[in-house]
Amino acid sequence: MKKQLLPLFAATLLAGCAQKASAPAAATATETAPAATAPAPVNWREQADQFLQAYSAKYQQLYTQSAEAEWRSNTRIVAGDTTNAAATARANEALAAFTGSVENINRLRELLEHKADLTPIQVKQLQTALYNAAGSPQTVADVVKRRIKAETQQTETLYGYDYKYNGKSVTTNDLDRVLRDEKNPQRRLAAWEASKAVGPTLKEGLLNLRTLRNQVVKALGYPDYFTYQASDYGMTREEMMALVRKINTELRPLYRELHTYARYELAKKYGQKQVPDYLPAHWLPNRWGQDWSAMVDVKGLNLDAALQKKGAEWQVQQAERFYQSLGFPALPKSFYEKSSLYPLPAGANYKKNNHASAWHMDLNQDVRSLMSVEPNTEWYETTHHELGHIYYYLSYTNPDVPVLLRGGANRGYHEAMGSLMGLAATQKPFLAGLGLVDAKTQTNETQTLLKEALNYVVFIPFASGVMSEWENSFYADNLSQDQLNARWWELAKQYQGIVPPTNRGEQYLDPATKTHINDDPAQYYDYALSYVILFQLHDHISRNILKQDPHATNYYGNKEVGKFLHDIMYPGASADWRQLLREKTGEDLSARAMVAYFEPLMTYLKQQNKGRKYTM
Ligand code: X8Z
Ligand code: ZN
Repeated sequence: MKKQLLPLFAATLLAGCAQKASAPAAATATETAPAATAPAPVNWREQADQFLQAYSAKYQQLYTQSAEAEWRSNTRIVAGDTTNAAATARANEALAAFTGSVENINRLRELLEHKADLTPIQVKQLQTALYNAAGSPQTVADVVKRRIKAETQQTETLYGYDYKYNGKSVTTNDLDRVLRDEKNPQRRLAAWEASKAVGPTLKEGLLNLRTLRNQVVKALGYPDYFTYQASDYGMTREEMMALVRKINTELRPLYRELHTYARYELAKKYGQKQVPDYLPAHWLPNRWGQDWSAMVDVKGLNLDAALQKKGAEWQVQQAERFYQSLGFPALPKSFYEKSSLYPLPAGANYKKNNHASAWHMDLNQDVRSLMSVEPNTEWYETTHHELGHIYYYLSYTNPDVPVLLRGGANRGYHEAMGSLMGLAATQKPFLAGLGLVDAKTQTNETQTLLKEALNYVVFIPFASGVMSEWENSFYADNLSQDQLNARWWELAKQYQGIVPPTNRGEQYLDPATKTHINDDPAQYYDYALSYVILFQLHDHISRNILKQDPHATNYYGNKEVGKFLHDIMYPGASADWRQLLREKTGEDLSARAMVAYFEPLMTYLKQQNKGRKYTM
């Protein structure tokens, strides 16, 4: 889950207030009342204002109640206890009944018919409300209700799952550690398989959710759920797929080199004489092969060792300090009081969602994060990522941004801000300034860039390829239910060059082991776009603000950088995302900056791969 985590589905409208607002001001007859006085024209701006005011107040109230219930459902999962699930279903139904009410839909359409008379910000709010309505239209109230129930159940099944490794209950953090550090291929295989065991338990729920999600959005005219999600960017499904395919193609030459390099290096590492044509999934230091950066240890820049000494709490506080150094405020006290930042104590009699997320509980100052932070590089970056969402929330919570537009310029921007800070927080000059590494120690720049590529570049074929293509097939092309796993591995081979270590038939459901497939559906391309955007922003910041090499920056303490980021976040969704990017970076959305950043690595990789067999 991510950012606004609030169930999109949780979009609402309110019957009562809509009725009030929709009664047009009576055209009053004047005292003299001559026979044929034309009725006073309707003041649509005023009408829209009245409607939006009442709507927003109710929306915020119901949204907050839904968020509170969801928070409990995600932080306290007790096997067999349905209290939280029931409360969450109730709160989400109330929100849905409002956002999707027929009165609200009709009124929104009526007001939007008079678009020309309204202000742009009114139009944006009305469109957002209508988009939200399509997530829960009460014309199909029963389907919406069933969807809400199925969503809550799926989350509980996923996060209530008891992972077993060597016969013992383990957390996903434990399994991730094995995949990062373990050299023995058999033990790696066992951990990888353990991480996939949750898949089959999610199959029935996911198939049910596909039907329900598609049915819900059809009611307001969207052909399928994938199309609905893409429309949030003002794009069709085809345009979105064309965009992510283009991004993937642009990074493909580099990925091909990384793939070849990894096959040979990992074969060596695991003592295999035969170099496989495709990477066995359990060889990679990540459950889905979406981040291979743990493969490389840059001498003098070993963050893991430094972080271990500092501890998990320090990481969160340090991330906050970084944002503060740029001019952002301290986090509200309630952030620390109400968030759930660390793993549960051993022996706890309940579980929590183990995937990091950031929450805007009341669309105001109650911001929280749900994480299981441990002192290591991955969580260090994730902490910066989540605080990016949090500072985005706090930035657009201002009098100029109405409640309905308290969202990212698009969803990709929301993902980009914190990931950008995560990248900045791992560059050597920054780490040296912090005292985490010794500035005088020579470090290898090529190895540093390689490590970064194994994170950012390797992610692209997973996000824009495997995840996006699979969900596109699943929702829009109604992928046959006896092809779910086959399609997943077909895409993994095609885009990532990864194959399963053993035969993974349809009794498994490996895509469902990825959080987002269950609870952030049909929007994983957000992350691919966010990486592209983050490199565009980073390129601009390094060259034009800091006048530093993009590979070796130190943002710390630079208020101009802070202002640049704040200005992007301040207007939230009231900004036009294309215009914003052009204004801030001088260019359209493009992988140019990302490709340029990693360009110096090409020569090195080609040299390393000389005489090696390429298979992609
Ligand atoms: O889900 C996340 C964040 C929460 S929005 C931790 N990310 C993606 C993932 O883990 O798959 C960050 C990058 C990719
Ligand atoms: Zn995120």
